[in-house]
Amino acid sequence: AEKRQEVARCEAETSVETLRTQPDFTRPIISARAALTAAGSTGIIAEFKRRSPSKGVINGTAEAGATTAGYVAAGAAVLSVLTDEPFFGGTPADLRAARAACPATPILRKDFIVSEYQITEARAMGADLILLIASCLTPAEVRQFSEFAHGLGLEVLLEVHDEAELRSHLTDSVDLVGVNNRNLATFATDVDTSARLAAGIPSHFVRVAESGLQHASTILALREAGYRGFLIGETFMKTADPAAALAG
Ligand code: IGP
Repeated sequence: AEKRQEVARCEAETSVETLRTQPDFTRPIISARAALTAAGSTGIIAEFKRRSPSKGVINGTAEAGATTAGYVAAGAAVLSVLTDEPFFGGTPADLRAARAACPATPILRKDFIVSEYQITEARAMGADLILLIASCLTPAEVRQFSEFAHGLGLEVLLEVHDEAELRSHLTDSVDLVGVNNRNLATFATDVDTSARLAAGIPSHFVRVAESGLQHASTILALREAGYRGFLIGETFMKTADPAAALAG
């Protein structure tokens, strides 16, 4: 409900017609699907995240453009940039800075999408894919928003946390399926969640493991289980030099 009010404010400020005239709106999309499944891809989706509801401030000084450029130099295949302000301290300006700094890398707009307006905004900001969170949406909304995103050329990552959400919300209209290891009710992370759900995700979707990833050994095991994308925020962002944390 809060998100819907925020979206209404943005829409009153910048109309869909205005978004559609912004330069990045017609920029060719860079496929995250292709980047993650390419031979030799690291599969790393490196996230720019200033703070979170569970951890408070994670990094108070990092700059989005420099950090994401560093991530790419260190081997990130895809970038994820939080644009949610109330919970994560992110802004659309962060994504625009990442876009300008990293013209050849797919960027995920990380936010709570509840309307088509935000998808148009994502395209205008320079994102290549959007996140749809099963626990925030009905199955019909997932289909509707995926089709709308595809109409703008964007790819779609559907996030689930358990078998029930996978059963109710998985549809062929999404491109990638992410399993969030973080329980949004308790904020506890358990990487076994990704391992457990892997077999329930048909292989034509690119599987993405999200949250709580800290060790190369976990990523290797999840790759064996069929994952091709590994979304990592805190492990990098909690250090003074997030890109150096990825490189190391
Ligand atoms: C990254 P971590 O534990 O590496 O910082 O997690 C990412 O998975 C997490 O930020 C996330 C998220 C979300 C944030 C996953 N799904 C939905 C906001 C909204």
